[in-house]
Amino acid sequence: MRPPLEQAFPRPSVLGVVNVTPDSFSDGGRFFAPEDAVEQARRLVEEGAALVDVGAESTRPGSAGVSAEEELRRLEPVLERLSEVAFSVDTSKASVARRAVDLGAALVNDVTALRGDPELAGVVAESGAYVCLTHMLGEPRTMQDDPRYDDVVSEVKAFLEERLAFAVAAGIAEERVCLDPGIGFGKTVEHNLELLARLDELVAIGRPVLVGASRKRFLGRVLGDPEALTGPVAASVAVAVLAFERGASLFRVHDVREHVEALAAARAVVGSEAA
Ligand code: HH2
Repeated sequence: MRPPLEQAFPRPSVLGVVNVTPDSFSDGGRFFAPEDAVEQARRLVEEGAALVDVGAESTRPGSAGVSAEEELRRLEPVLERLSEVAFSVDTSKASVARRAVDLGAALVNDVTALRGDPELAGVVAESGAYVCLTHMLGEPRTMQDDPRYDDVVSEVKAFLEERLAFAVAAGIAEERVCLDPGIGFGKTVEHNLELLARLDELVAIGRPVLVGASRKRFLGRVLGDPEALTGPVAASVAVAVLAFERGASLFRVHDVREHVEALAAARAVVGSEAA
């Protein structure tokens, strides 16, 4: 039996991203060969990642998705070689998640929050894996087409509470779940900033919150490039530190060493305040 998620991944824990895809927005194609992906995963753990998040389907704005067969064809040769590395699988498909947990995945990172495949909740419940439930408005293909909210934070909060209740009703222990506001998943720059500024309201739900802001385009846009498709590392680190201060527990990032160092310093400062 795995311990509660907050014990396995105490604040702050960093998830290092390994995309086994030809087209991810930040590192597409770089780790498409299995041996390159495995090497990258090991490097990220050495740099201090608590987990590596391995994904074979791009969820960048506008992307169309791949079949379960193709996802497995990309993932299996990587996951089979990760026996000494703690990893999560970034997938929305039950058949892919089932194979990944058989190969040792500790966490299923499903950006559809168990809405994409009716069988995924059962796979997670049965396996005892952890799960991350993410808010997304629409689907990757269309999510950035004019997203609108009355109050983005209360709508995302209500959504995450509803998906948490759904997961628990499906037999997934609450202590295995973490929640994610889904930065960039159907949000304008202003929506992302407001979610980060008011992250404490999502932390108040009572489950660990994961933030994935690393290198996302809103950071490039904040810096003044309205056409930016990625954001810089330093801006990603700044956002992670502020999210940590507001209570975030987990950070899905590409630049592990920089985030681990910054978050260790942030934790020392916050800890000294409490002392
Ligand atoms: N963002 C991406 C992918 N998976 N999972 C969670 N829980 N939260 C996120 O914010 C998140 C995620 C997008 O980033 P990346 O994997 O680098 O690129 P791509 O979308 O092309 O896979």
